[in-house]
Order: sequence, then C-alpha cells, then structure tokens
Amino acid sequence: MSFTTISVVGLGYIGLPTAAAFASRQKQVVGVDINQHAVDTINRGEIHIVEPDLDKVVKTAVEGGYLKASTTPVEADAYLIAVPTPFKGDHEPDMAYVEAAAKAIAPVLKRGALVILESTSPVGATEQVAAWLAESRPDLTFPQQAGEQADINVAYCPERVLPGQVMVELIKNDRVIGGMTPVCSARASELYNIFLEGECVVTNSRTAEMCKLTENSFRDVNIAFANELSLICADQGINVWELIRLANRHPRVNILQPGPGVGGHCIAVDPWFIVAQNPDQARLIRTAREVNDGKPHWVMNQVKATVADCLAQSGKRASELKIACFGLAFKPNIDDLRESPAMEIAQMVAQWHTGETLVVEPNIHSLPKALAGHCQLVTIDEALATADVLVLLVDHSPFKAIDGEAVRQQYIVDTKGVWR
Ligand code: SAJ
Repeated sequence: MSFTTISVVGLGYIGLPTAAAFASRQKQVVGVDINQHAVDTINRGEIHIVEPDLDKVVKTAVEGGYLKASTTPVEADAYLIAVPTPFKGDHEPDMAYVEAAAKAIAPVLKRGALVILESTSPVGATEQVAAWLAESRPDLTFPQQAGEQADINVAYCPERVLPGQVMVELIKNDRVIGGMTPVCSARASELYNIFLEGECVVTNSRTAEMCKLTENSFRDVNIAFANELSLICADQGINVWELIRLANRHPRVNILQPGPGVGGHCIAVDPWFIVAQNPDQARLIRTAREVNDGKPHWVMNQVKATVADCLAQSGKRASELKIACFGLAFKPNIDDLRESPAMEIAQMVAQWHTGETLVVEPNIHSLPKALAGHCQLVTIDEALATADVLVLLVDHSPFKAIDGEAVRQQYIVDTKGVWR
C-alpha cells in the first residue's frame, strides 16, 4: 500500500520541515501539536520557528491544501513522532512527550499503518513505543508479537539535519532506517523516498537509536578535545587557533574549534542518554560533556581576570567600567538562544559586574527575559565605541567582518579566536 495520508506529531524544528517536505510532494499531511498557537500559525500558512526557506514551503503547502495542522490526532497511513526528548533529574532521558504522542495516536491507528519514531531517544525506545501502542490497542498486532505479519509496522528513523540548513539536509542527507522487522524498514524507506534524494540505509531499531546518539556524541567528544586544548594553551601561553591550524595540516588530524562551550538542544543533551544507560562504560563521553559544560565557567574566570587588569591599568572603579558581550546565540548566524553557553556567560557577567553590561546580538530585536533589565542591547558600533572590555562569545559574520583597527580595546576575551 502506498502512502496517501501522513501525520506528523510534533511541529517543531524537525516535525514541521518534515511535514512540509511530504506536503510539497502532494501528500495529504496533517501535523499535530499540543501548542494551539503553533497550529493556528501554520494553518494561516505561516511559521512559528526560524529556519531558512521553511516559510515558503509551508505557505505553498497550506495554500495548496496539502498541509493542515490540528491539536487532535487523525487517521493516517503513516505517523511520524517528532516530539522533544529533553533530560530530567540527573541527565536521564525524559520520554514523557513520546509516551503522550504514542498514546494520542493509538486510538486512531488503523490496520496497515506505519509508525515512525524520529525523536532522539535512548536505546530500546522504539520497542517501548510499540509496547505502549499494543497496550492501548489489543485489537491490533504489532511487530513484537507478530513479526513480519504485524498489522502495524514500527521503525526508528532519526533526523540528522543541521539547524540553519534543514530544508537542504532533510532532502540530501542519507537516512538511517531502523525497522523492528525488515518489513518495517522497507515500509519506512518507501515513505522517506517520497522526498529523499539521499540514500535509505537499513538496520534494526536499536542500532538506529544508538547511531543517532553516536553521531552527536562523536561531535561533542571532538569539541571537548578542542576546548581542553584551549585551556592547556592558555596556561602555556600558546595561541590555540594557530596550534589547531598547524596540527590540522597533518593528513590524518582534523581538530574542531574551541569556543565558549557547547549549546543547542542536541549535542549538549544526547550524549547524556548514552551515559544514563551505560554509566560504567561511557567514561569518555561523560568527561567530554563535563569538559564542554565547564567551559563557560572558565571563560567567566577569564573575564574576571581581564577586568582586574583593566581596573589596575585604567584606575577606574568597577562601577565605571563597561563590558560588552558579543553574541548570545548557541552558534553563528542564528537567533536560537536555547542552551546557549553565550547566554550563560552573558548572564554571569551581568550578575557579577557592578558597572554596565552591554550586549550585541544582531539576530534578535529585544533581550530575553533573563537579561532584560540587567543589560542593554546595543549595536556593534556603540559597543566598540563605549566598552572598556570586549567579550566575544559567538563568531557571527558581522563580528568577523569588524576591521581589526576598530577594535581599539586592549582588554579582550575572545572565545572564538576572531580578533586574534
Ligand atoms: N561547536 C564548537 N566547535 C565546533 C563546532 C561546534 O564549539 O567546532 C559548538 C557550536 O558553537 C554549538 C554546538 O557546538 O554551540 C553545536 O553546534 P553544531 O553546529 O555542532 O550542531 P547542532 O547542535 O546545530 O546540530 C547537531 C548536528 N549533529 C552533528 O553534526 C553530528 C546535526 O546534524 C543534528 O541533526 C543535530 O545536532 C540534532 O538535531 O541532533
């Protein structure tokens, strides 16, 4: 049976682009979300998140009658669950949204339907989803009971798109397909091939779950290596950026870039899922998380030391000193402040500093609540003209374009090596 109707549960950074991609191939798509504001916005042909080109695709899909949003699940040939999986307590995965999504679609499941989990999840989550579905629908059979003959097919197919390039990577990247049975994988591949130009690479659900966690942990461990080097180099009086550039001339060395820490809702979160399930074995993965999470505090100490130097040299009082933080986003050229180490550092600076803290963030129009009232949002020129100490936290393009001559300040903490 081919797919005519597709339902995507969770209309966030992954669910909405995926729903729009299917709709752009003339499939009837119903996106489901508990957020009434998101549902209303999408039904007007608009979007509630920032992602290049997504607005056009959604507008066309809604106007063409292919994409609708709803707060209640509907019957469909295929379901994709793309809800958040944050962590709770001591970095344990919180599967409450996945459980709620599975239980919400269970009543409308019909024989022959395919259910795909896309959310980043601990190993075994797909089997758990199938168990929740089976519990709610004893009238249907599932892969854990009936194998290839099951009424409902279930698979894990993680997303691996880079925020800022989602509409391109969604179509072009290869896709790992982890069916609970080979039939589940074949059906899931058929579904993604509706819009995919990359390849569907088939495995089982547990390997696919681990694959997603592995990709992000790999990046986290490699960034931690760069961040650790930055601490060592600071102690040794070596320029870490030059060091990495030189080492990367070796044909088999490719070190990533240090920064103020690791942010976003993926790389700073997912490795903990491996640690939570394998606390004794995942020593390197845990340490990498700790190294990256520790970096904002190290940067804050650099700020304090630089301010002390400035006070000693200038004879000013701390309350007379202006500190400007350049950047709040979790990475360059986006407006996403979630889990951002730059935000964390700006907050620490504003709380600690008795004088004025300025913030430059060209991608936002007003300061987030956590900073409003404590800082002032200013332009690049204003900050360069008036601040005594500059703290570079994000390598946004406009910051990289600042002429070296314009940075007259002697007191600089540059976490991205932009003004070296
Ligand atoms: N960062 C560094 N140094 C580097 C590279 C990144 O400090 O050399 C920092 C960034 O500044 C940022 C954080 O790491 O704070 C994460 O940024 P990112 O660009 O590495 O990744 P995300 O979180 O935007 O997207 C990642 C991607 N995963 C991988 O590249 C393995 C993306 O493909 C995933 O789909 C996404 O996580 C996800 O949703 O899981």
